[in-house]
Amino acid sequence: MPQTKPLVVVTRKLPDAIETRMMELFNVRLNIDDHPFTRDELCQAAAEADVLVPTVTDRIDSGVLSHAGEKLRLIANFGTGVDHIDVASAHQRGVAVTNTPDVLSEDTADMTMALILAVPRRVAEGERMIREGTWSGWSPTHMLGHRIWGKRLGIVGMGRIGQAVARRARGFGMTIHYHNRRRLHESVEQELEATYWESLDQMLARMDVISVHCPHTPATYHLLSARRLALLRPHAYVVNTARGEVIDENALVRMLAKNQLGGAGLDVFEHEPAVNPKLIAMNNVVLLPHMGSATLEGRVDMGEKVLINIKTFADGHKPPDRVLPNMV
Ligand code: 8YV
Repeated sequence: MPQTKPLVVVTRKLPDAIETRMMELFNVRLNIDDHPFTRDELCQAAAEADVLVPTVTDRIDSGVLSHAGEKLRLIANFGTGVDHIDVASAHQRGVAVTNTPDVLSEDTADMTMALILAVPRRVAEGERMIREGTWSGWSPTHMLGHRIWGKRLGIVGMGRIGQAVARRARGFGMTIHYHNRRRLHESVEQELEATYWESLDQMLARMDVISVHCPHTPATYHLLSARRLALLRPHAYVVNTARGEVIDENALVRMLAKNQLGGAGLDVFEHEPAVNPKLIAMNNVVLLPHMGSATLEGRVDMGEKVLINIKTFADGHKPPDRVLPNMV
């Protein structure tokens, strides 16, 4: 790091309070109009910056990193997921990577719960009916959905967000089941009254709702493959607020179209911002534009984490939220 203030290039518009503090601390290049960076702009940023602050919309692959100048020392990601960054390649070049864990877990869990409720209870469909002016009045059999209370929730990936979802879902009377690379400590399992399934396949075959909370890594790409989706019960609902790539989206769409599933609540997609038009035409799905962590409070907290990571690194210390190649 230079003795003078490091040049920090931020690829997207961040909350005002964060940009102001960043300008006080560092030599900053902001993205005032918030346009998504082109590949050329990313390459140029990598060539010029000491610190790059990207988001999920920037693909920092080995090609972009090959443009990194002598100066680039840190990629301080604004976000928890780092699947858009080639972390191994960055490390080979001596570029450290940090992220912003913890601060968005509760917001993402809230949005997950909103989807777990919205799909079986047909919330979005009912709202559309009112706006379209097609509601002709109450009837005993109108807009019947399905009860949440007493249903089995299967959580795929029981990290911070998965556990935050489990706590909420308990309050809604769901029983908690989970599959994770590692089994949780007994005390956490007891607190959440969570049942561990070593076999993902066996869990999938027995749940009413499946909610995805694992990161997207080479090991979890299409974890919910066509074969695994076919194990789900025909009334099951699939909720995803993690990453689109964890589910084989085409297989999911095929099953939804054939009514082989109860429905889906999706906040993330395999080819964002593109959304499969077949999904848009379906009534038994609720679709959100990757807004699981989109609260003002959360974005400010994320920004503060970015600031702390850069400042500690610039001061010659290990930043608190380092991401190492063996973690992805
Ligand atoms: C963020 C997310 O909005 O942090 C993450 O991994 O998926 C989102 O909640 C986004 O990544 C910010 O870059």
